[in-house]
Amino acid sequence: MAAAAVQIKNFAFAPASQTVAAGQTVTWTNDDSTDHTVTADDNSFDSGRLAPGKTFTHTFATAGTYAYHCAIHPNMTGTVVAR
Ligand SMILES: [Cu+2]
Repeated sequence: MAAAAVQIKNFAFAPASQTVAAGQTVTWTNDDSTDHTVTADDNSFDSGRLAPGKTFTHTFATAGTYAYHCAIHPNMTGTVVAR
């Protein structure tokens, strides 16, 4: 199963909606010039502050739709759909 990736750049998550298979791991990479976080709306995962160049991984063991945001910039939102 291929790894799924989300890039953080220009104060946005790309792709904003990432679909994976249940059990798959997603890696976020902060390619921006400032800190961001990857924080689940239900707090089921949280990267903490991610400095530029850092990565965060989370495995989505259970199918579902997982909304997340950046705790520093709440207008930054994304979704992972695991199925
Ligand atoms: Cu941010």
